[in-house]
Amino acid sequence: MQTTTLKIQGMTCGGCVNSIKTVLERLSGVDQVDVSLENAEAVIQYDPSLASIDQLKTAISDAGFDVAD
Ligand SMILES: [Cu+2]
Repeated sequence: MQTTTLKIQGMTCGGCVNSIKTVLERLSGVDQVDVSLENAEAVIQYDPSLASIDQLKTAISDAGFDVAD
């Protein structure tokens, strides 16, 4: 299991937080997701043999948010 922190732009409320949590938790290989509106970031625990960083980023941008590098 690996943990990564992604900086996310465009979150404005708890609804945004929930959307991001939902799309990430739907991915196979994602174990735990903590999204912070205050810090504008998501801390994601995932299995790198099942999910890639790119998949995580794509899921977030498909939900309408920007991931900062
Ligand atoms: Cu919102």
